[in-house]
Amino acid sequence: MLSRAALSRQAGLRRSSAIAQRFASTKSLRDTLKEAIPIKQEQLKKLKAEHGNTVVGDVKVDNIIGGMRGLKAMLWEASVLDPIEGIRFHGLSIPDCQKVLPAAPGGKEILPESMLWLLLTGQVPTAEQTRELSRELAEKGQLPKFVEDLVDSFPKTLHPMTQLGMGVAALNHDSSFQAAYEKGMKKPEYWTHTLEDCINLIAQLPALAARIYRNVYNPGTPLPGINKDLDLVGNYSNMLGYGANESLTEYLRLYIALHGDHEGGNASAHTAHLVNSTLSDPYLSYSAALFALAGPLHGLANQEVLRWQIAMQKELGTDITHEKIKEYLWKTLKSGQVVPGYGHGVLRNPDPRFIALQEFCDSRPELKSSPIIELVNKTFQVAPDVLKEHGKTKNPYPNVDATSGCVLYHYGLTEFKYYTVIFGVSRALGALTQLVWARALGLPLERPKSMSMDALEAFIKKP
Ligand code: CMX
Repeated sequence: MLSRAALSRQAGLRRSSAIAQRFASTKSLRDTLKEAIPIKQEQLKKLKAEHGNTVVGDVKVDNIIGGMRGLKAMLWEASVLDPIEGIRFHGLSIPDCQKVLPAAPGGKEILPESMLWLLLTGQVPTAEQTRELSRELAEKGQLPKFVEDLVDSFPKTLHPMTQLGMGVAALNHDSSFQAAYEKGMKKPEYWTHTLEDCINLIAQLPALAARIYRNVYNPGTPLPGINKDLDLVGNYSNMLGYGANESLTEYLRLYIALHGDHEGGNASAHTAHLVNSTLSDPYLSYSAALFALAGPLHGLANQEVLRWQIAMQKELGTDITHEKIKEYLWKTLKSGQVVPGYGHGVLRNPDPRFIALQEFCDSRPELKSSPIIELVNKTFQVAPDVLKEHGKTKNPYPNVDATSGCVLYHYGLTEFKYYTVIFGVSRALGALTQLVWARALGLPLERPKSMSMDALEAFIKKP
């Protein structure tokens, strides 16, 4: 296995020379997009006309019964996931993005707004364009009163992800797409109303997510208002009550930017894409995506990792050796559970998002010496070999969730049932921006063909 440093070097070497050409002009987000859309529409038209019948792969019975793994069956412009190298956003690897995407003033980590711009337009925004987008999001971030009342009426015991999904669905009350559709909007206008809904929803997510946090964990405490001079995460962190913790705020920026998109086939992004293909508005589409994210094999894994690492810490005491961790891993596996934070549907190497978060930890003395982060590191040194010996998972390496929640925990955000909500704030960047493209490109209703076992057997027997 390659070391983290070697993996980073390898990613650096692969850096595309296209980066320098990717800086956006001084145009607004909407003008940049207006320029990009006809080019992509033309590309799609040409692909359809010239290669509509080109075969890109076989469909095997294994694909049909195996959760469609590996089937190339979906158009997604924002990112492509290579099993070995990991994710590239419009061709840019994570180290590339860390190099070129603007950070907050005085900060170092990627601003999620700049990732949003990249995912939406395929171009790297300038610091000025990013600031303008931050301002627009802050201006649109307030929740309608009825949604605040709705969320305040939920029992504290309702899982924060359920609350988030319900809150997002209710925001469709003000959907621009739905209102325009009722008035007979034409197809070429779909993307503009989708864009308005997507920007509004991304803007409102921090206030919604922070309100849920306040209600569940700090009921009765006042919620700060949105500060128009702060970026999206600056406001989110502030509303969560962690605004004074600049390290946590910087971590949240990195975490939210990196979790923003991971190709289109993952359960949350795919759900948003599927639901929106019925012309359900972006709020309903993303609400559905959040309920996919809430599953323990997907977004809930960061909560599960922390629960598991803390249980390990409790059981193994203070002097935790590699040997003891190995025994604990086997105990988990022999009890029939998965090792949370390890394995992936596509990746076959350590997740570069995991590596980026580990590098963040290495750059901060307080994290380097944190017992929970030390345990994550020690587990990483042992778990791949144990999982290889166990012999089931196709990828014995850590995914991003192996460390993501543990950093939050160290900085005092210890309510791990809430962690997937932060993931939900983040995944909106990719899932929602690609709805804009799906409508701009006029992609049709998604409708794969299913088969029964009898129908499959009959097909196989056919001469
Ligand atoms: N520990 C133990 N067994 C594992 C495992 C793990 N971490 N990862 C996979 N396996 C097992 C699978 O359960 C499966 O077993 P069965 O044949 O008995 O069903 C077998 O190995 C083959 O699985 P796979 O093809 O390698 O992996 P999948 O594509 O089916 O699943 C994933 C991928 C992520 C769901 C799985 O690796 C897993 O459950 N990991 C732990 C949960 C986790 O960390 N999820 C977060 C993923 C990142 C994200 O979506 O955000």
